[in-house]
Amino acid sequence: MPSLFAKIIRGELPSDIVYQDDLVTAFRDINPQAPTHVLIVPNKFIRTVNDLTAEDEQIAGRLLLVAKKVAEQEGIAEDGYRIIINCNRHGGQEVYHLHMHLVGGRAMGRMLR
Ligand code: DGP
Repeated sequence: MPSLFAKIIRGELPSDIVYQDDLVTAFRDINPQAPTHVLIVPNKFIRTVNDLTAEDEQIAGRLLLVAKKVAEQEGIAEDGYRIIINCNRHGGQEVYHLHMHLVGGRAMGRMLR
């Protein structure tokens, strides 16, 4: 059973894709928490950060480099932004396909409330 995000990556579900390469896909969050809210997702199915292995080092690095690239594309790089990865229940993860949130376009305030 492919994950929700796997279907988005393959174009089987509609989404607003802002960047895609051989390793990762970035698309706008359906429920944005800030003027820019993009999810950056490995094309390979990896459930959570806990499931990353040494083999995934290139993917893990690419997620961060694509966050930087999308921030520039969105015009928020200079003012700044926040990158978040939620893991499992205490992290508040809802979709079990590893993803990085890139949020910005306004001052994000303190990290934790
Ligand atoms: P997390 O709590 O870290 O697992 O965040 C999951 C995010 O995924 C949440 O911000 C909403 C977003 N999301 C859920 N379903 C969809 C969808 O079908 N399309 C898009 N674009 N985003 C989705």
